[in-house]
Amino acid sequence: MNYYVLTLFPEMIENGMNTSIIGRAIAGGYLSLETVNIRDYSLTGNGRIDDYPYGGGAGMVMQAEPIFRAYEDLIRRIEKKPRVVYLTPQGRVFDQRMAEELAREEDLVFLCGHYEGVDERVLEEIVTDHVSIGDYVLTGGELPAMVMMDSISRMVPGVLSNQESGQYESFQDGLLEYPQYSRPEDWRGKQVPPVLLSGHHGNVDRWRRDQSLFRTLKNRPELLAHAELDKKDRRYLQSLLDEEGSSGLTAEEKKFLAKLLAF
Ligand code: 6GU
Repeated sequence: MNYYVLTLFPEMIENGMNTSIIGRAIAGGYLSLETVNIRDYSLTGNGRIDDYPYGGGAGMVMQAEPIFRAYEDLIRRIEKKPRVVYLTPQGRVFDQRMAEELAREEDLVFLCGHYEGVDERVLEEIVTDHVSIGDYVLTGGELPAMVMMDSISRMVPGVLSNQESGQYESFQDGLLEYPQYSRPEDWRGKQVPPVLLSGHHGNVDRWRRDQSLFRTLKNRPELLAHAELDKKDRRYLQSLLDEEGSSGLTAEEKKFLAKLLAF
């Protein structure tokens, strides 16, 4: 996977991406990263790339031409026309499925905006995908671009070691991850759940599955509604409903569960 990032803050992207697992994958040649400083393509050569918004209003708008020149220079150099992702809270919300889809591309360009926005005309001209990373406001597209590249990179062959391989992590099967424990067995009086020390793999697997179901019900019930539940999953969830008081579920969670199990 080759990433190209059009940004006003290339050092932010380079610093973030050349660290940890993604940094190792770049060093190992499984990923490549090229940042392009939009400021280098300023119209007048004075480094100015923004101006006041037509129609008035707060803040500044990034001008079309420097971005377009940065983009054109890039595609001329690489002799390819990859998909161009524009990071914006107005975009489609990024999720695991989108990460998997984008991971199949050979090249991706990310356009990071700043200030109050980017002149719409250059977006119409070069952007193929408008993407948001969630319903909150950020100061620029750099962190969202790095979030996307991190998540996409995990799916690129060779990026994760076998140890790190993400097949069983959160969302992979539509449920949240179960809790993990390591040494010591007793940490400040808190014990590791005994089933994990039992050596009974069947019981461990069942306990972990139940924990995943419980967490998903508590924190992301809408995921549970779409997850594939087998007989044993349903039996566990039913046991939560049947328990008197001690299940740790609110009345609302019980109501949701009762509806789910009725199907
Ligand atoms: Cl993709 N960009 C910005 N600037 N803010 C965001 C976002 C993206 N996603 C959520 N908030």
